[in-house]
Amino acid sequence: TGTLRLVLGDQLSDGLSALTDLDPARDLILLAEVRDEATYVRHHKQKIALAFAAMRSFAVRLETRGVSVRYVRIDDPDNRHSIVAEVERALADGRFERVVMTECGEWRLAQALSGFASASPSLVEIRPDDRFVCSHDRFRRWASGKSQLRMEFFYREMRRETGLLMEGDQPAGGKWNYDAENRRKLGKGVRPPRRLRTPPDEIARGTIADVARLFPDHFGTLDAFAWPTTAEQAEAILADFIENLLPGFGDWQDAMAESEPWMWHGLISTSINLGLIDPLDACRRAEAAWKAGRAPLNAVEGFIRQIIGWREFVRGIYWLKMPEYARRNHLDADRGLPWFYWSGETDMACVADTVRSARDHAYAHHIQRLMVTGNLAMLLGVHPDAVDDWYMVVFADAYEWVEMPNTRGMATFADGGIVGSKPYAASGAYIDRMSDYCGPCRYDVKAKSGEGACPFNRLYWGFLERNRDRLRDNVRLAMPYRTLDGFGEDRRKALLDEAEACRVSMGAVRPSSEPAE
Ligand code: FAD
Ligand code: DLZ
Ligand code: SF4
Repeated sequence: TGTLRLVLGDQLSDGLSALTDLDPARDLILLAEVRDEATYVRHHKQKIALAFAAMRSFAVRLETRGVSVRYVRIDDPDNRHSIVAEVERALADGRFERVVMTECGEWRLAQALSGFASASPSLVEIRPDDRFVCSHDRFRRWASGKSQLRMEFFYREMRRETGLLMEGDQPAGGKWNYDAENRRKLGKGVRPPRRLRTPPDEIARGTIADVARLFPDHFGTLDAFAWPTTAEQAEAILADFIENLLPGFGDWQDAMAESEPWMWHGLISTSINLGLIDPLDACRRAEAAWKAGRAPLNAVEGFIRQIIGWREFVRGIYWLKMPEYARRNHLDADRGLPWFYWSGETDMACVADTVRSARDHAYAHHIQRLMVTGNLAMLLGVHPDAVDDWYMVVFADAYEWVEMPNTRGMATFADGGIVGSKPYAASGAYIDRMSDYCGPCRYDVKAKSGEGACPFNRLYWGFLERNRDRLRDNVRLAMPYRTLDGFGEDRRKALLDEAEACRVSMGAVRPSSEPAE
């Protein structure tokens, strides 16, 4: 008898470990669109359309290679709407005694699948996901015995192991990290080049119509859908990035500009996470551009660090720390998420632009996620579950293994310092330096308090004061706490009151309390 091979919606890679010993004559591949996956959070419409369209295209690709595919569509009347139930249904006629799959990226579904595997009368084999550079074992070995896990040191090992940007055993150019050269402000009139996007092909158009019909209440719009849904389309986006955007990626990695949702970023996370682009291949291509003199070292190093450094590091942390990680709330944050995170109805120019980008494109670039929506949620003291939910919903590239350590760890310090060494808390001055948002904004980025002052300023000192006991021993916060101490008690009390007034006026109240008028 043949083997049933399960392929999940983010496992759309030709070289997937579950497919390596495929026998096209006898095996069957199962792909299933199910409500459980589409609604365990109320994902952005574009995220569902992207996953389904990419799955449908991958099924066609396999069939063209002569492989049999059992494809369960979301509107199939017999659909049982969970992955496990669909595997069971596929096994019901007894044709297959063996099931093979690649380990799943998210804890939730991984638990369900391993539960199924141990209870099933069939032989179920769950293989490692070798699309990542660092295996779980490798990460555990690296982490073991360390009192602190820091991305930078992990990253150096990944550089050594992949040989990327290495000259013998030394980093190319003499430094491991060129981050200090990646914080250029956007000069007046400087704008990112026009870039390639992917108009939906026929399969994607059909999927978009299905999603509009079946998930009308989910967040976001579908009109501007332009995500690659096949490996070929993703390859074209990667090639355009490397040729036209990568040279500026380093300099303006942290810059933001009104109505410029992409800047010099790669727009490849959706494709990497689905399996349409191989991350190591993307890094090698960037390295080749540097070697050919077509992109500077600070850009190429920065790009490679995001992929073999941050991306692999956060995945390692997630699997090392789950499920406890999902309960972390180091700052005891207890407020609800203000409604404008969904509606975009706020006079804060930086937030409105980021939410607009999320709504229309299911995208915001890194610094918007970190320093605008993430920083604000942390300063407001929004409960990490609510913050996680928002990030999981609004972005097309969101998968819990990468979203959660970025949100709970890097952006809001809810993990208490596992991912980052200090909270990235910042006042409005940071956003003003890195963007053109503040000039036209209704709020005054120079004012520290009062209704017309930039809310980041109103919140910043109160945040530090509120969390004094939890943060004051952090050496990297010694400076601001010294400043705070110098303020004296009355002023500190006033800063707390100011921040509280701002939280209430923005609707960041305890879920049990009355909403602000
Ligand atoms: P680029 O800026 O061009 O970067 C290139 C690639 O590097 C990305 O495609 C991505 O694969 C990788 N990368 C960059 N930064 C990170 C990072 N911090 N962690 C992991 N990989 C990284 N990324 C996701 O893929 N899914 C998420 O759900 C997600 N949630 C995030 C939440 C917060 C609060 C923050 C601060 C970051 C989050 N990121 C997430 C990381 C990063 O913001 C996105 O990967 C990036 O914006 C995707 O756009 P891009 O492809 O244009 O990235
Ligand atoms: C994201 C997603 C969505 C929206 N729908 C499906 C689906 O119907 N079927 C499926 O197999 N996968 C889907 N995915 C991707 C999964 O959520 C993903 O495989 C897990 O969360 C593990 O990372
Ligand atoms: Fe954002 Fe404050 Fe600048 Fe307005 S003034 S754009 S709220 S940082």
